[in-house]
Amino acid sequence: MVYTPSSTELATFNRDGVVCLRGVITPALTDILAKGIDECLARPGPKGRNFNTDGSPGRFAGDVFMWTFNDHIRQFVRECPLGDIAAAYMSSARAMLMLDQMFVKEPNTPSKSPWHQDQTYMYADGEQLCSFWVAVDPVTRESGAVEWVKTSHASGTLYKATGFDPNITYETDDYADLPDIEGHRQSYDIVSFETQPGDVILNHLRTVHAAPGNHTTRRRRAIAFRYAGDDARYVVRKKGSRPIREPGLQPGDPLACDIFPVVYPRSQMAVPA
Ligand SMILES: O=C(O)CCC(=O)C(=O)O
Repeated sequence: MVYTPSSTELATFNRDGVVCLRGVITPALTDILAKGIDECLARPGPKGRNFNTDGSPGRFAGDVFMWTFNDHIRQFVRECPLGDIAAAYMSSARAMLMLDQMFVKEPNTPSKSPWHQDQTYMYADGEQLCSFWVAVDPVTRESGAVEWVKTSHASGTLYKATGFDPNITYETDDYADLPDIEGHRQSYDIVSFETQPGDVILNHLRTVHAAPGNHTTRRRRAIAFRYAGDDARYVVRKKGSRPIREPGLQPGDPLACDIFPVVYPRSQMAVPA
């Protein structure tokens, strides 16, 4: 499929660094993704963890590279249109899946997701980098809708990475200190989107964002799918997070390989069935 973004949505993405696309994922694929999430919660992968290790209530669970060990997530990755859409928004001939990353906030989980950019945790630098935030439950502000600082991708500034789990630190000293956004919210143009299953939020990997806790009795199960285009180059950050296995790339290499597989064009689909 060749996906063509509407000119309004493309302009919004380029200007703001974030856009909400409605009704992109079919109910059947949403069900497959929900099954995969529940299986990964029950049987986490090697990097699966709870972020709220500080004794706070509820459960804030994360996992990564689930497509490598969970059949439902892998089926979703192969069949969903996100790679096609990513290639179109990135203006790239190809799209590679760089990471799938789960963020589940179970009912009454006040844990916040800190302000951060995705790029400083990620395995590539470049302009053609984007991510989709996909929830399988209806999401409201009260249940933890992600908040985005509009235009924060535009200057190219990279900020030090912040650990979601207070016990994890990153050494990304070469990057700028993140400003105190929470303390000066009125100085920023912050947007959030309430979503239904099927909707996705597309962000540039430099767009700064955070999320409140889930203060409802409903689940908030989400996965972010991070994609890279042809201009992305492999990077090893100082004490940054590492992929689930070493990709066998040198810094500066193009990304496509078995753990950063091509997903678009579909004729080159490298995620195994
Ligand atoms: O869902 C969340 O709470 C955080 C999501 C996020 O930070 C991300 O997608 O990078």
